[in-house]
Amino acid sequence: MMSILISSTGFASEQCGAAGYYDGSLTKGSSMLREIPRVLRIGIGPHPQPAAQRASHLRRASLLLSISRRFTTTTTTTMAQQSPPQAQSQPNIHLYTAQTPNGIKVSMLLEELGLPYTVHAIDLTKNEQKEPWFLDDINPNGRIPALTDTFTDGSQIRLFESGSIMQYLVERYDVAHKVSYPKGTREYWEVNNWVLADGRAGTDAGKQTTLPYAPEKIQYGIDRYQNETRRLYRVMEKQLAKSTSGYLVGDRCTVADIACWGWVAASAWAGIKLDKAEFPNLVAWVDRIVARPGCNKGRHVPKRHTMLDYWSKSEDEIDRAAEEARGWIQQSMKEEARLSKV
Ligand SMILES: N[C@@H](CCC(=O)N[C@@H](CS)C(=O)NCC(=O)O)C(=O)O
Repeated sequence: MMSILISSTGFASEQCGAAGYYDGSLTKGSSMLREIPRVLRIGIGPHPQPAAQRASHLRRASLLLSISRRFTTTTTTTMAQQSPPQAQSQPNIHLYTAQTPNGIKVSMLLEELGLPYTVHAIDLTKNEQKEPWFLDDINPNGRIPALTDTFTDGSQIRLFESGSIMQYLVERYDVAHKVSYPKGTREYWEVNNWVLADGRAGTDAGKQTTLPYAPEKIQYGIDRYQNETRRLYRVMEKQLAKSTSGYLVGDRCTVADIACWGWVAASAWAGIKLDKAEFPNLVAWVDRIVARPGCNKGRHVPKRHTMLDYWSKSEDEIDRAAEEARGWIQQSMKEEARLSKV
């Protein structure tokens, strides 16, 4: 696994092949490393074992603490008087992720918020998300994305489930409500609806996006999830048609848009061609999100996002790209079945 510290001005991407987001090239980080400006190439290397990892987290935390102490002594009390208490502590965010629709939700949000974070690229092809260090210290559910941070009490906090991570990040760090609304407002709850609806999109579109990996085509499964995913796209199309801002909720891009975007971007991979005539607002929204520098940068973490490339590819080409990943996905499913019996 590779760890990369990304600042709000950093950029990490990998010019990988056309294989889907589960392809095996996560481990081939050389071109990715070349693209990171030299000054930002801090903390790149194999993932440390838990003890070493804790030591390295501690070193980073104490470095940040000493910087923050220097900072706070020279800025007098103005910040303390103006900011809510939680916003005063410095972020020490470690994101455990892979190039998937769930993974990029978090990096897109982090980039939108301009927060510094260290990326730990988890190699799903090697089942790193099921290794003991990951299950014990990062996410007991063995999935990406997951995130750790230094909590307001000074000790480490771990977050998993993309919705929970996003909620944590906006509530703690989006004090200016750049991509959220104040708690208790009508828009706050409406955003919540869409973030949770993404749970539904994630379940159905998610199953749909894994269908290209299936060793055999079962028509019932394809119809079931393709129809449901198409229906979800229609729900979003209708919502966007009513919107005056071009975003799902209110007058700005919010975590609602960020949560849902990856599932729509993966539509072609899932076998659904989003036709401009049928989904004019949804297609325009996909481009609108890409046009945002933060979202666009975040979608390429930990390597290049390739899902939009499939919008112009044939079914055969998509099938060939999926073929590369079929073997290890079958292997990973067997491993999951084995673990569920232990
Ligand atoms: N509901 C979870 C889903 C997480 C999830 O399924 N992640 C996938 C990648 S998108 C994963 O880690 N797959 C590897 C595995 O299942 O072992 C979330 O929103 O974070």
